[in-house]
Amino acid sequence: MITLYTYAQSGNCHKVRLFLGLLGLAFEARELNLAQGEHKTEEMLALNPFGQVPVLSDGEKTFSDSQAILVYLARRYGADHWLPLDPEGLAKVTRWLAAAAGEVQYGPAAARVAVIFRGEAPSDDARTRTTRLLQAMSRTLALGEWLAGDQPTIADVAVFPYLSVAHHGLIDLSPFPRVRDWLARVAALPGFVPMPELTPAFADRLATVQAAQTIKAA
Ligand SMILES: N[C@@H](CCC(=O)N[C@@H](CS)C(=O)NCC(=O)O)C(=O)O
Repeated sequence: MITLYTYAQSGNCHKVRLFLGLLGLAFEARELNLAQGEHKTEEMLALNPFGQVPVLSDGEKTFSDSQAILVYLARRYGADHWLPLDPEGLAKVTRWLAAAAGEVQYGPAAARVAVIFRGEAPSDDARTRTTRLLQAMSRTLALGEWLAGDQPTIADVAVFPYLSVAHHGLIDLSPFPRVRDWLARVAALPGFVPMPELTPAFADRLATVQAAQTIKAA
C-alpha cells in the first residue's frame, strides 16, 4: 500500500503524483495542512526529519525528497527507460534531477511562491535564474524531444510541475517554444495528471500582483 503525504499546491508533491499517475499506481493521498504545521508533527518528523512534503510510504519503507521518491518509484515499479542505469544515461538524468532541486526551485518555484503565497512580484534573482534555466532547457531540447535521452525519464517528471505553472510566477514562456512543445509532450503521456487549479485565495493574489505589474509597466 502506497501512501503519499502531500500538499496539493506544491509542485514538489506534484512530481510524485504525476509519476504515480504515469506508472498507473494506486495510492492513498494524505493532504497535510502546512499552515497548521501538520508536516512538523512528531509523527511526520519521524517519517522525514527535514519536516517537509512530499513523503511517500510503501509498506514499511518511507522516502522523502521528491527526486529521491522518483528514483525509488522508477526502479521499484517503472520500465527501465524512466531511469536508465548505464553510466551515460544515469548521469544525464541525474543532471536534470539536480536542476529540479536547484535551478527550478530557486527560479520558477521561487517566483511562484513570491506571487501566490506572499502576494509580491518575483525577485530579480528568481527571474534571472528562470531565464538561465529556460535557455538551458531550450538548448537541450534542440537536440531531442526529452531532457535526458530519447525517451521520457524521471528528469522530465521532476522538471515539469513548476514549468507547467510558470505563469503563476509571472513567467512568460512564449519566447521558449521548445519548452512549450516539451510541456505538451509530457502532458500527452498516458496517465498524465495536471497540477491542481489554484485555490481562490492564491488565484486572487496572482490577479492582484498581475494587475500591479501591468500598472507599473504602463
Ligand atoms: N527537496 C525537497 C523540497 C521539499 C519542499 O520544499 N517542500 C515544501 C513544499 S513544496 C515544504 O514542505 N515546505 C514546508 C517547509 O519547508 O516547512 C523535495 O524536492 O521534496
